[in-house]
Amino acid sequence: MDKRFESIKEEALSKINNAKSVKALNEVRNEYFAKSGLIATLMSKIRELAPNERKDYGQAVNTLKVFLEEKLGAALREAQSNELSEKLESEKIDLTLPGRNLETAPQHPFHLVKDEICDIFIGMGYIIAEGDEVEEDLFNFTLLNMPENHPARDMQDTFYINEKLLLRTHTSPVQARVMQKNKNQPLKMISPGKVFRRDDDDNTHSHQFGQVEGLVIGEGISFSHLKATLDLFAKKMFGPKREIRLRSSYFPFTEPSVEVDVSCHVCNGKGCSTCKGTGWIEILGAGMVNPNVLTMNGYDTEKFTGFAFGVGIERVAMLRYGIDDIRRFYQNDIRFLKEFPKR
Ligand code: FA5
Repeated sequence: MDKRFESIKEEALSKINNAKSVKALNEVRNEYFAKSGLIATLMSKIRELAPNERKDYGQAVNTLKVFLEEKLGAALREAQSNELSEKLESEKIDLTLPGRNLETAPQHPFHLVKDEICDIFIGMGYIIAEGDEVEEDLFNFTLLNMPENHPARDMQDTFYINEKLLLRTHTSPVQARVMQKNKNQPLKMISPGKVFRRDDDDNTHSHQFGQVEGLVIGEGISFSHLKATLDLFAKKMFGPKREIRLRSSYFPFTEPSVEVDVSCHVCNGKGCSTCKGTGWIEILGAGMVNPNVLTMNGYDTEKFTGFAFGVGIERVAMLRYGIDDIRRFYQNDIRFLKEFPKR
C-alpha cells in the first residue's frame, strides 16, 4: 500500500474493528464510500496533480478502495450473521412444551335428553325423520283433521309468517309429510325438533320448546301397543320407581287420545309451584291415529291402524335432572349449564 495512505488505512481498519453492529459498520461505510466520502474526495484530488503523477496516484487510491471494501464487506457479513443468530435465539420456540387446554363446553340438557329419547326409540326399531320449523298451515293443521276455523287451532295460536306459512306449533306435521311419502306402507318413525307457540312463559311453559314426535302404522296396531310403548319409554327414561299416569284427553288427529303425566320430582307428588299443586307433570300427548288423518294422507283404513305421540323434551329433561324452571334452558346461566356432563 502506498505510504501516503498508510495512516488513512490504519484509521479505517481501527474504525471497522471497533464497529460491532451492522448499523455502526454502515456508518463507517458511509464515511468512506458515500458520494462525498473520503475515497471520492481522494479521487477528486487527481485533477490537481501533474499528468505524469496521475496514473500512480489513481492506482494507489484504487488499491486503498478495494482493500477497505473487502474489509468492510467481511465485517458486515459477520455482524449480520451474529445479529441473525441472536434474533433466532431470542425467538426460539420450545415445541416440546405442553399445549394449553381448550375448555370444552358441557352438553346442554336439552340435547342430552333429546338424544336419550331418540336412542330409546331407535333401540325399539324406529327410524328418524326430519321436519322443517317453518311449516305450511296445511300440514300443521288441515291434514291433521283441523280444517280452517276448527276451534282446536286456538289452543296452539302461534306465529304466522304469512297466510299459508307459520312456525310449526308441534312436530305432528311430520306425521302427515311422512305418511304422504309412504302411502299404504307400514311405518315406525320418530322426529325430534323445535316448535313454537304463543304461550305465556312460566315454570313449565315456554314459547319455544322441543318435541319428539312418534308414529307407528301397521296392520293390527292397537291401543295396547301404544300403552306398552309409552310404559317402556317411561321406565327406560325415569327408572321403575317414578309414577306414571295416563289421562284421557282430546286431539283432533287421534281417537282415542291420552296425555301422560309423571309424578313431580320437586314435591314427589304432594303438590308445589313447579307442578302447580297437582303433583303431576305432563310430558306427552298420544293416541290412536284418527282414521280421517290416515285417509287424508293416503292410507287405507280398512287395512291400517296406527298410534302417535308427541313428547315434550324440556319437560322430560326437567324430571330427569330435577330442574325446577323451564326458563333455565334458555337463560344461558353458565352455573346451570356447568352441572351437565361434557361431551
Ligand atoms: C301436542 O303438541 C300434540 N301434537 C302431541 C300429540 C302427538 C298428540 C301425536 C297425539 C299424537 P301438546 O300440546 O299437549 O300436544 O304438547 C305435547 C307435549 O309438549 C306436552 O305434553 C308437553 O310435554 C310439551 N309442551 C306443550 N306445551 C308446552 C310449552 N308451552 N312449553 C313446554 N313444553 C310444552
